[in-house]
Amino acid sequence: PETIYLKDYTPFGYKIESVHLTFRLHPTATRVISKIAFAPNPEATDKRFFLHGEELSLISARINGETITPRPVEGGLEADVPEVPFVWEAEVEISPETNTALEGLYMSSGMYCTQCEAEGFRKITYYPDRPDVMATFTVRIEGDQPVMLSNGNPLTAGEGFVEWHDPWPKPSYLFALVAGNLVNHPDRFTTQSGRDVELNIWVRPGDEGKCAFGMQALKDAMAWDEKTYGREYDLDIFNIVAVDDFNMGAMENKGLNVFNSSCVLASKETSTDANFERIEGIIAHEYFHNWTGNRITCRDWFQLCLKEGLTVYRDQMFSGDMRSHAVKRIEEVLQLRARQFREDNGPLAHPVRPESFVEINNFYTATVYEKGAEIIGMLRRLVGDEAYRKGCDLYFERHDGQAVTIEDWLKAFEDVTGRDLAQFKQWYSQAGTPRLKMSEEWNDGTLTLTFAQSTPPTPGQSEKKPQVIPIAVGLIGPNGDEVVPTTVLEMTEAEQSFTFDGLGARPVASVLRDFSAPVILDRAMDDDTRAFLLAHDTDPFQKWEMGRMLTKDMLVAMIADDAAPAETALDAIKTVLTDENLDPAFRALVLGLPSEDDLAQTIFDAGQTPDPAKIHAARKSLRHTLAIHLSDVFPTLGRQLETPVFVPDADGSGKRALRHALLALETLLDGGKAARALFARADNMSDQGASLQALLAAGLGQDEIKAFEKQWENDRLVMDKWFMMQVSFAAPDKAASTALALTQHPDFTIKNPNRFRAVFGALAGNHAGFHAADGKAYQLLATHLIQLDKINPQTTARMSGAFETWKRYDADRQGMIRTELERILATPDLSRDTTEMVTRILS
Ligand code: HT7
Ligand code: ZN
Repeated sequence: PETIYLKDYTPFGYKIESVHLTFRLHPTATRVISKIAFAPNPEATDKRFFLHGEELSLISARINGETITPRPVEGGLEADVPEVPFVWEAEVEISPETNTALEGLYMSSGMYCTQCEAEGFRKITYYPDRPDVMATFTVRIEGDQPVMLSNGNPLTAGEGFVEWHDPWPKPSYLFALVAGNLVNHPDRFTTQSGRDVELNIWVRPGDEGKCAFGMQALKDAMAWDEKTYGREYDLDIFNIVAVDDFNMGAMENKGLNVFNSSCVLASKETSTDANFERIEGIIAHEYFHNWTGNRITCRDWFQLCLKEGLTVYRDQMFSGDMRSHAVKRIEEVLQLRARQFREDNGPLAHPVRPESFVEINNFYTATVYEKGAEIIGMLRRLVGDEAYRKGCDLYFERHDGQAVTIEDWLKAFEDVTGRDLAQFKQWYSQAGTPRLKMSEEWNDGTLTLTFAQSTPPTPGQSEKKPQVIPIAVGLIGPNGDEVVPTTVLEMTEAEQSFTFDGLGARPVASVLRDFSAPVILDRAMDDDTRAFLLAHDTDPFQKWEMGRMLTKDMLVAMIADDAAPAETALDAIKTVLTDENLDPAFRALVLGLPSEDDLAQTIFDAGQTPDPAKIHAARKSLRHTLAIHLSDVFPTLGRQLETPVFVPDADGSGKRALRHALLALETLLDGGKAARALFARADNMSDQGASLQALLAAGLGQDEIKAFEKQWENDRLVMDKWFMMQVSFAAPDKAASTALALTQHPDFTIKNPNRFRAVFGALAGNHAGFHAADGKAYQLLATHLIQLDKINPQTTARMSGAFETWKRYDADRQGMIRTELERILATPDLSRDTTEMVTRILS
């Protein structure tokens, strides 16, 4: 397959003045008639008229009304065109029903829907399917579906047809069409300038009762973007549609967001607190794209982080404002370390702005999204809040209606602040997680902190340069009071020292507050100092981080030499846990132990080979010890944390998070009594799911699993949880057989990405089960990936990432994984997506 390079970018030879599309809907023979007004692009030198097109049957093509015969070429067609403006017309036929890849126009539960990002529009009609070609679209949909939607505002409707017009120029990846038997949850929003906007969430009949939360999240997001960024909505209508078969979470098509139903439908009976929080965040994320992605888009797909990193940063800030910044930040870091650090430290490491790709779908990664968001956070830290807002305003004003680059984004901040951001820009081009080694010196009232930065080599990048690292530091005096509040040190050299003088007594430094940069901090610190910061740090992230380091070190020692858990650490955790002045959600996070995958990486980084079985056993043993150590506080704490009325807000979900964490420990001691009682009386999915998980994690719960299935067999989203929980909590020697048995269940289908992920995402996430010494889980996953590749290459490629950490493990496991990866690669007609991923993982 061909590799595309950022350095080869050239503009398209033609601009588009307008696009008219007519769809005659039919499950296997939809006709798409296009009429596109092109004009030569004076900024382009390459005048080749090439239109992308894949899996299309061309019926006819015309230029200025004259029938022509275009030349078929790899990936599309070419034609000879006039050197003046002209009109291209084409009619093609496509088959939505047989489109199982879920890209282009496809059918899901009898509904027509589209997914065009990144390069799906070329499966709908011939078009310059690249983000820098922006145009206004008018769309006519002909069919007998009760509801037929497209982007923009409704124009006209009549018997068997509707027309939509989108006045805002957009690239083809933001095109959308939905048609089906849908019902809406309606509402309205008045923008700050007084524009009245009709809002709808469209769902399958029966799901109407699960829209209210999403609608409130949408209105909150609309108001937040006005208040925080001065950005207002710009059409008369905003539609959201829930679709069952969807490759990712949601899609920000202009005025017509399409959502994986799991990311929008919510009710207290069927959704957990985590689901509510995620839905709120994703609805906001897609809405925020209206400005960061749609009004201003990417020049080419290498600039993906321009819209994704920035929009993730915006949704993180929104969620922090809606809930708790402290808790959100810890959750973000947990996620970043689990997904992005893992990626950055393995064969799939790539820069936030990659320099080449084979299949762009493979670059919708944690690095582009989450590290991309961290870069925005660092930029804001460095320039300050006021300049950040001014830079954003300038960016919006300067580039509205354009397709731009990271350089354009950074230039707005350079112009506003007068700073040179050339070195900062390396965060976009240099892959890998920087290591920051810190040492300290105390001398007569002066504390000197010395940092040395280095980044290990990553694929294709052996040499690394020093980066700009904002290091937020505060100092805590020996009596526990903060003596120096948070100060941002700006590190630019490979090694650099910073001094704090005029100090009375030697303080303890709290370093990398709020996780001010996506780096790995290496700092020698004893357990007493950690316990001191855990008790006294004013920065919630660092406070949590100290607890995390205590438990991690304890676990690493238990794994290495069967050491007993350290009393200092257990007591420090208990003190935080019972501190009523602290937010229960925060206390729940302190109680959470590092994951087995995290421990495996830590052991590997320390130069040893992780043993998944030992890691699992040590973690299990620590959970048991913790349960005993905390058993005396279960009854009182449990009572304090009751939430008689279920409200999915920060307060309620925080209390439940802590109560559920305690319940999971209690279940290890009481034979499941408390968890069974909660399961029996639960009136919401948070309680029901948590009690069932507590039972399963303790090796119990088989009756409850049956009862759960009986209760929810007709609810596909809850059944995804049922599939997932059984594999996630299976004992290591049962994970593969449990997953295999579930694939035989009548409700298992490989065609639905949510269901496939429920079983196989859970298998890959069950660390000890996935890496069980018999290699059965590796084989099972590979076999199913080979099957899925024929149906849905995008999801197959994404899920092959389960193998990305293979080089951490012993020779036997590496050998077994290599065999499976080579078996996948040897599959005839393997997709470009999966070929690229597996090749990179093997390299
Ligand atoms: N911009 C979207 C990314 C996306 C996607 C969504 C659904 C299906 C396939 C997709 N490929 C790329 C979603 C987002 O980040 O907001
Ligand atoms: Zn996005």
